Amino acid sequence: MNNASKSKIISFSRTLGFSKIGFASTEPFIEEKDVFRKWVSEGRHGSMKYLERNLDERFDPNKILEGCRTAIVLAINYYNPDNNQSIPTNTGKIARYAWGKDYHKIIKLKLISLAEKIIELFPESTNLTFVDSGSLPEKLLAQRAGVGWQGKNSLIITKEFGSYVFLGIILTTVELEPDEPHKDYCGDCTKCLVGCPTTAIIKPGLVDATRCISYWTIETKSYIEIPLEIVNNSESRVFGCDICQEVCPWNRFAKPTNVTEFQVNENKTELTKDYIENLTNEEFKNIFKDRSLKRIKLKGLKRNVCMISE
Ligand code: B12
Ligand code: SF4
Ligand code: SF4
Repeated sequence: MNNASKSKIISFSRTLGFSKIGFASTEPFIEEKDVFRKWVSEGRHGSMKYLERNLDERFDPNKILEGCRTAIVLAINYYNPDNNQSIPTNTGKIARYAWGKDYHKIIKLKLISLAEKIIELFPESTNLTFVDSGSLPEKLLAQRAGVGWQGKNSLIITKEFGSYVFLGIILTTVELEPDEPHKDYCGDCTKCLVGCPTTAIIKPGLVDATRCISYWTIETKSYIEIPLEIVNNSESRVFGCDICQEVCPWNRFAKPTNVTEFQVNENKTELTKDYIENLTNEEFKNIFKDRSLKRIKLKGLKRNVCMISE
């Protein structure tokens, strides 16, 4: 195995700002594919139709990159110290992952730099990069690579940074020694199951997207009305939801990110109903131009105003 090269990849990932890195084998996930298939067949993915496609590929990395030997899993801390709690209840809350710049582009560039490093070390290798892509089970790979464990809230939790980490993957044809899968440290805790205001966590580790505030505020088209049951329990979340992470004891270990693009001094925008209703397209584009929220457009944000309590 290429231990010296593995160390070089690890060190280089640190210089790029990644918080954790792990290496996993690329065998297919058999049982998990069945769980996923059932989840989709029950309609728990709602309108995220892309999740219905390419099931065989998603759970077998070799069907995505023929001859791939290793999945390199990267986690990057995006945590900013809290101030959501002090936001008045009549002000919309944005999930932490969207406070900084849109992570898709930022992480993609870092993954490409790391892939270039791998090519430098292994000129014959083929490498593919993924971030939040529908094509790989990123959390399953993260657990297998020892980066963290999949908590009952279904998210990857790291011992060092908690769950406020994004995941990125490089599939490579290079064989690198795999790490041990991560142990589960949820124990008897049920804080996220109890804390989810819309009972979206249907069993430990499995979320019904159609009951999840994050799904309704980010993934659904702006002309679709959000069900009253979700609206009434939304706790003023207008874009995404962090409740099942806020209640998680492991997030006591969250540390401020040192990735410049994810750093914010304060969550300054006071998203009151009035403010959002009077926002013009130009102002919206200006405020959210390089942030994930721009994805739902002004129309989506205006639709989500219903989530803000009086
Ligand atoms: C679809 C999706 C969503 C959907 C569905 C969420 C979900 N939990 O499934 C919605 C829109 C609701 C969503 C919300 C959020 N998301 Co999202 N999402 C994804 C995406 C694209 C796919 C996840 C997926 O396949 N879900 C389908 C379900 C069925 O899969 P699953 O949770 O992985 O479940 C598997 C295991 O639980 C296992 N399993 C469960 N029970 C059992 C039992 C047995 C016996 C076995 C064997 C297996 C098993 O099998 C299941 C199927 O494979 C991933 C990126 C990726 N490609 O992985 C990001 C991702 C999971 N999301 C992310 C984030 C940040 C969020 C939010 C925190 C954003 C926010 N603040 O609003 C919320 C969190 C909500 C939550 N508690 O999950 C991050 C999570 C990072 C982390 N630390 O884990 C990811 C990894 C993106 C990234 N690259 O960083 N998301
Ligand atoms: S993100 Fe919010 S709504 Fe979705 S499972 Fe977590 S607490 Fe429940
Ligand atoms: S709140 Fe408790 S059960 Fe839920 S993910 Fe965190 S440790 Fe696990």
